[in-house]
Amino acid sequence: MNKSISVGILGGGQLGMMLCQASSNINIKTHIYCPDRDSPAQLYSDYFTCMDYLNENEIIKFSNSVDIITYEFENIPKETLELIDSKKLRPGIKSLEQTQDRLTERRLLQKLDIPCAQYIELKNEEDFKYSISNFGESIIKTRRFGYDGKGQTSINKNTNIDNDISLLFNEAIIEKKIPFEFEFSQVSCRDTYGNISHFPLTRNVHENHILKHSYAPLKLDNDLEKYSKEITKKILIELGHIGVLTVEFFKAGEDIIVNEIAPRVHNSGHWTIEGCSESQFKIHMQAVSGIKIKQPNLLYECHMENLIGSEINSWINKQSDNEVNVHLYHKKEVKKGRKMGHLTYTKDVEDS
Ligand code: AIR
Repeated sequence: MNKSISVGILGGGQLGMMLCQASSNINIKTHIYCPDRDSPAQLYSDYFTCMDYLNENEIIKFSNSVDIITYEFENIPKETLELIDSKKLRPGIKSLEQTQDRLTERRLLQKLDIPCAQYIELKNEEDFKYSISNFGESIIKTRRFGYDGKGQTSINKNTNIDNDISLLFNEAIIEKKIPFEFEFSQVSCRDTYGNISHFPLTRNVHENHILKHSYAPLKLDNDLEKYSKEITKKILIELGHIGVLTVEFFKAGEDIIVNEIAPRVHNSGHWTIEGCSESQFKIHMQAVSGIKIKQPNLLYECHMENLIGSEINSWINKQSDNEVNVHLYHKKEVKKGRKMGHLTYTKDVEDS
């Protein structure tokens, strides 16, 4: 039998947990590194280091102990990745750097001629005034450390600048609110041989800025579907990305525009565990390990529902059955707005 590859994962949340679950079936050993003692991922990983991301000695020790390092969260400090031999890091530092800051992410999209919402960098009061008079309804989004709706504030022409807003000078962008029909995402993966696999499109429904439901596959006009795959491919290639990358889109009128890029497996791809021949977690681990990836085939139509905050209480002792697949994240602390688990409902693919 081939010697198994060991992959270190920075971050230990539910995404890390599902990466570990997928790895155990494909002979890949996992080592989770994160500062959270109650990390869900450590329950399924082969090794666990509970340390701060900025502990230089421990990061170097961790890096020396594995063949490859990947990450499951874009809020890992860039300084941590700089301590790791770039040949071991997949995806590379460029993917994280360009997408963990909304301003550099927007500039990347502009450089690649990919449509996104109008925005302005929030540097001072003038920028704030400009946005409310030119954009109308807008959203202030912190440049870094925002996820699951954290770091976002809606504003309009009646909003007065206050201390909370001025504290965000040079730390945020203001974006014109897009009156979109719906949101959808493209989860794709690139391997070390340059192969790119695309999952079917997924339609996403948010509640209170947090993903609540995903429906797949989304049937979109053929040209738009092709275009969203082309955009994703362009980004993967520009970043030299290895592993899964997700692009979130808005469908607005006849157009599609990019909302966000995540350089990782994504909540809107959880349904692929049951719904596709290859899951997003499996092909991410294969791609970063240097294994050729396959094109995933659709097995079932899926509806994924996130269990948020106290919604988990009704599912804590439930198990998967013919009706529903139950995924619990084993997080000790139930917090409002925290993703605690998810459910996937499958149904046979309808002929179209
Ligand atoms: N995550 C990463 N980006 C967005 C999300 N939701 C996942 C990762 C991360 C975990 O959420 O798996 O480790 C953090 O969740 P929490 O509830 O501890 O904030």
